[in-house]
Amino acid sequence: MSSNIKAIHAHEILDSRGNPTLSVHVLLGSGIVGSASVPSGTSTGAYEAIELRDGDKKRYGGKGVQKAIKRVRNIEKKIIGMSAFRQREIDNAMLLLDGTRNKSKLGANAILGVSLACAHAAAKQKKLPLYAYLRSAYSLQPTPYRLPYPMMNIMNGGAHAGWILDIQEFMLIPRQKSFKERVRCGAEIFHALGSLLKENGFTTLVGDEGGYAASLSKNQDVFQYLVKAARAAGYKAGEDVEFGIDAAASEFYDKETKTYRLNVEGKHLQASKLVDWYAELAKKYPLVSIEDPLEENDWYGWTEATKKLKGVQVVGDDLFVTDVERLRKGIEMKAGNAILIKPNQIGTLSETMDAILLAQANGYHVIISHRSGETTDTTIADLAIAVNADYIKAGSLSRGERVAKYNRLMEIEEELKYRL
Ligand code: 2PG
Ligand code: MG
Repeated sequence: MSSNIKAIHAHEILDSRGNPTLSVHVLLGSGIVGSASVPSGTSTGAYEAIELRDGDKKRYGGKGVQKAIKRVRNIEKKIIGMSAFRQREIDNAMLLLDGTRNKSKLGANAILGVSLACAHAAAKQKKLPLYAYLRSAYSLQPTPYRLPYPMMNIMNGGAHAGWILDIQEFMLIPRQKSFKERVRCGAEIFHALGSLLKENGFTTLVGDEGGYAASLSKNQDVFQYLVKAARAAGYKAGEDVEFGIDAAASEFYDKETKTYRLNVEGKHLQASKLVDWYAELAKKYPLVSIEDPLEENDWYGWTEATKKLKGVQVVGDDLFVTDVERLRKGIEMKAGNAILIKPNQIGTLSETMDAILLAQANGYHVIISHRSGETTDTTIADLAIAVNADYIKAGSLSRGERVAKYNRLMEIEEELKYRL
């Protein structure tokens, strides 16, 4: 049949940090080709599916993905001849072939590349944009499409910017009606922030996700800058634009002393004190979303934090790792009230969809997210539209691999408006 998979090919490309990753092409009987490339994180959660890398120090410092490419050949043997329309069956066949809990045999990077490329091929075969195809492939509700609010990381810290700040991401959440106005708001504040930093003698170089990497003397100083930058650009913080952070707290948690090390502040805090600090910030500034406020094993701490940070969106990234099992536990324990969705944390599109649907059924907000190592692949933008995600987190308003996602969403907005 024309929709049947005829061949799969994978090759190495570079991600936004200059590290190898996979680009996968799926050829159908019809001659149609679907392709996708795979992102890669730095502040990875301990419970994420395994990303297979060669470990051969002589090539790319051990980061080559030749082994994963070989695994794609094994996958090809298993799923060749299957209809690309059978996304769940394809994903299940790969899970069976892998047979491990964390996808260590095939590698989540090999599996995800194939999973996404199949969806792209199937969408093309049906002559549908990817977001519309995903709705039909997973029998999602045909509710009107809704554009997500972007969470734009315009100040980078933590592992993404040489630890100049303890908090990994400071994000703008523009609240305008249309997506293109949200992008405009984000970009104008980004540039205003750049001017302010320059005036105050700071560098305007950017970190991994395209946000500024300026070493302010305190984490909370960033909020003052954000408020000022918003004003300078003609927006009111708290009305036109709100703020979010990703603390990525597993990264600065010290297991020995069971404290969180805010080195920029010179503070070592226990979980409850750290949560008090967040609560103070949320009182002082329009900080409405906090991701990974605590480390990934402290379930009880998360429950407490979610209670204490009333009215704040508490987002589980390293805590949930896009895994239905971990999310189910979080729902039971009332740990967090939102989930960050990263397809490569779990490995297949179908499992990603399951996590999204479980979250939505339980009133958890859904944030579709990029990784700090990205490519120009825009699958996550279409995924956000398909599921009517509340938010998309795709980095700053600079660097091609970040703006590619926002640009794709502006394109979809036009497409939906004018039925192009
Ligand atoms: C995060 C992500 C993306 P990384 O922690 O949310 O911003 O970073 O991809 O390095 O895990
Ligand atoms: Mg995170």
